[in-house]
Amino acid sequence: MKKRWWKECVVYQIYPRSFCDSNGDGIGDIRGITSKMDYLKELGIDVIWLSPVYQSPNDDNGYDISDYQAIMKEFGTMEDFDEMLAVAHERGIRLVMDLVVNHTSDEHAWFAESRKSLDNPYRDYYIWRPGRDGGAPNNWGSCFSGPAWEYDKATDMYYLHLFSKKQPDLNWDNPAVRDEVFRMMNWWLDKGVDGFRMDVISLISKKPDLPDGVPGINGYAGADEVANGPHVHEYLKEMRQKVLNRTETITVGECAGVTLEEAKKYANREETELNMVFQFEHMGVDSGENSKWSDRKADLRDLKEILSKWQKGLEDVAWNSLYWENHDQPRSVSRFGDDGAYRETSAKMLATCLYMMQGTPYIYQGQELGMTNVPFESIEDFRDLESINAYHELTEQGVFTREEMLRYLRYKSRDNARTPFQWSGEENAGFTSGEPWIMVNPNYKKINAKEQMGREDSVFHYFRKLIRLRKEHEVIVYGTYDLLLPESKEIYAYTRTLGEEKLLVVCNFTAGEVTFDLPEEFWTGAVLTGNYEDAAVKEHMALRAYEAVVVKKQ
Ligand code: TEU
Ligand code: CA
Repeated sequence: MKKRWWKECVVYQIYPRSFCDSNGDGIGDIRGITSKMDYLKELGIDVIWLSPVYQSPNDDNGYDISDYQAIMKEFGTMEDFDEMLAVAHERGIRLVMDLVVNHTSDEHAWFAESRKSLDNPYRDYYIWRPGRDGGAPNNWGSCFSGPAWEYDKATDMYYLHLFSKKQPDLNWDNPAVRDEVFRMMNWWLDKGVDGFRMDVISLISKKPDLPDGVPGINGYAGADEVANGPHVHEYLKEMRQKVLNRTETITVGECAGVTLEEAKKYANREETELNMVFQFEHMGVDSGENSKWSDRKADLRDLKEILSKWQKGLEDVAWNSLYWENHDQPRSVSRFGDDGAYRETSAKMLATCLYMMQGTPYIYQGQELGMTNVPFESIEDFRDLESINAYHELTEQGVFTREEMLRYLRYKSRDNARTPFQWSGEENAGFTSGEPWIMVNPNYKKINAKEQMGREDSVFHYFRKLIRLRKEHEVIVYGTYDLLLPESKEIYAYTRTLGEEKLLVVCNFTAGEVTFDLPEEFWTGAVLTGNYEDAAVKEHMALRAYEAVVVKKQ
């Protein structure tokens, strides 16, 4: 196993709009991030993944970029960015940019040119097709509801957008597009950034004939149809050669639709493409029959099967990322734990279960506090176009009633992760002195960073300890993973082995007490960490509600 710094680091994702507002306009900004750099240092993270801060009309909160080399006005200036980067580097914290190049904003200069005429030099920067039978060129749908094609009158053609109609897909088959992207990436590396998280990078290469697809999870063909396309690995190898090989970058591909076999190519150990990928299988474990919109609870056996498949499947051939949450997912303590009586205990258990595995851990802002899903009251409380569009489309089509859809949105909407970070019990959770752009979770007086930093047994301090353990025990980073009790619906147990070193991780995913027979080789072991102060090693362990214990073989 090749040792690499990006295998040993811990990454913290910041969604800038909701992290910290420094100028009272109710919107988080770059100076706000800079003002909290000591908090991040205290937590012990090594890398910040910064969601997009580029100029954008904010149709998809910055994932629709109109200028890749300018800072969104609401977030501040390029000088603010340079200062934040310097302050991070002074503390030994690296910074990874969010590279969104499957598509641009429709307000990008390239698209403004491209739509002007058939012979415009920028025409082939995007994917244009004539209509078919008076409608769209094929049956693909957008991830944000509706068709994946928008008719443009000026040239009597349609353009492709897998996401919103304000996010036209770039044509990666055009070498001029690739050269523009690589030039821009090098510009950011020249500024000193340390790598990239690559937005839906698995979708950039489409089959040339754009064939109809079989309607997928959103009831439309589309993302599943285009994932892992014919030239995607060729383009990423080119990116590696022309950009990524020049410095010690960290790169993670967000790979919608990625399979284990494809991940072995994207994140191969020869390092000819990316360092690691975000796969989505464990995020689909509680989907409904034809979409994510459901309030079905995951079956632990499915979660264990998926995570174990990825642990064993990439072992020695590629590298995993480890995440429960991000700005697109609901809060994990509400989704996989208990956000009521056992909120802190289950938040610690979930962190132990995941971050003791092999892979680079990703912590999403607020996860280290056990922040929960949000009691949104009505559709007016939501800001995310994915949620709002789905609500209107699926209720108007009669797929769900309004009450059903609101229930599903409260459980799965991306806005659950996008309400303001809860800094303190002061007004607006200390996030802003103005009117926040989205509601603050009403539980901020109980759940906030200030209260937890002052309490040794808080979720915050538990995360700090887990991060520190990863630095002290190589077996946590490089040890092999072996699942125990695959059939148990209550217990997630596995071992990590590196030479003579061996750990046992055992987690109770229920509020009930469950017994666990400790394998004999651990009977003389010692508790490395756990979410109950008085955890002890016994041959027959009675695991309490959401108890997690890590035992080190002696
Ligand atoms: O997300 C891509 C993606 O797969 C999302 O559609 C996600 O799976 C879905 O929202 C879960 O319900 C990336 C970004 O992370 C997301 O914020 C952007 O909206 C999207 O791409 C378009 O840039
Ligand atoms: Ca602001």
